[in-house]
Amino acid sequence: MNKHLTITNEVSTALAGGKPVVALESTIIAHGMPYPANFEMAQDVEAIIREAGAVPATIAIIGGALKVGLTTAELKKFAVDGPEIIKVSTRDLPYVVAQKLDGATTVASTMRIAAMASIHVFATGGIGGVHRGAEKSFDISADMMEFAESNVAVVTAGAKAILDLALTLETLETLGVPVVGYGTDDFPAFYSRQSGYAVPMRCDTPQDVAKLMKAKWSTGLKGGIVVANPIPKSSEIIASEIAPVIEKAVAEAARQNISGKNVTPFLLAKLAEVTGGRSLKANLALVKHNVAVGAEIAKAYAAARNN
Ligand code: PSU
Ligand code: MN
Repeated sequence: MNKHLTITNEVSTALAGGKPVVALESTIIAHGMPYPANFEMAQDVEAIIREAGAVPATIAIIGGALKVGLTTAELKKFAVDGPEIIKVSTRDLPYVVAQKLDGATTVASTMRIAAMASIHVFATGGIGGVHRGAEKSFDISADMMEFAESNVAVVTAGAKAILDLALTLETLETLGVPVVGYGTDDFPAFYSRQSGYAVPMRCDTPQDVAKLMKAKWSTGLKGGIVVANPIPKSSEIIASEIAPVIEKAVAEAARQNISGKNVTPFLLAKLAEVTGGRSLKANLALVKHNVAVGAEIAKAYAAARNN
């Protein structure tokens, strides 16, 4: 095992016994939502996974250690300190380890740490992708590259339309990443169930996803799988309603010369601010839905692996 990993007893016992484990990220806590909604969310998603009969493993960096499984006090620290905590993508990981700092892990770094710990299912809200105007800015989230690297299936409500969804899907194709519509033929756009872009493949059951995971990795193919799970209909904000808000947020980011790793948190905060409580409510609903599906996929994958 990697010497930088610190795995809680609950998670390591589950892994040793071939029990289902679902990884969770910490950037969504520290940078994705305001306090105290982020703290409630972090606890709720763990409870949902436990109720389903799987084990949650929230991932973060604490004092330079790659932590797999957090205590409630640790979850609370990430929720309260929020944006003061360094947002750690794969690029930032060695610095934060070397300096023994705390860090909130993105989809990319969470995937890497989950894979180190042999956790193959991870549930989150939205993934990073190719930003609008990337042909000039080159702003392509390291999440994309990580999908080519780490053997982890990520349950996500698709990607926010702050990104260029067509270029994001093209990039995932280039990187050899299966994008599975979970019960849908259309790539979901986070707040909205549909983006208008077709997914290249579809699975309707956790068993189907587990079979795909097994097939990908047992053939020797490397890297992740995007499991695109639409937001529940009752919480959806339709695309035509959210589109003008996104346009304004993207324009504001350009005006303020926001760049690098600040772009995504800036856009997320702007959307939350402009839509008021509504986008936060939608965000909470889709995250909970994703972790519930993630737990079922983890159970199906554990069953498929054990026979
Ligand atoms: N998209 C969301 N919510 C989030 C993120 C993205 O809808 O919380 C977070 C995730 O942690 C993701 C990161 O991995 O932002 C991507 O940041 P960047 O674009 O800087 O790579
Ligand atoms: Mn970026």
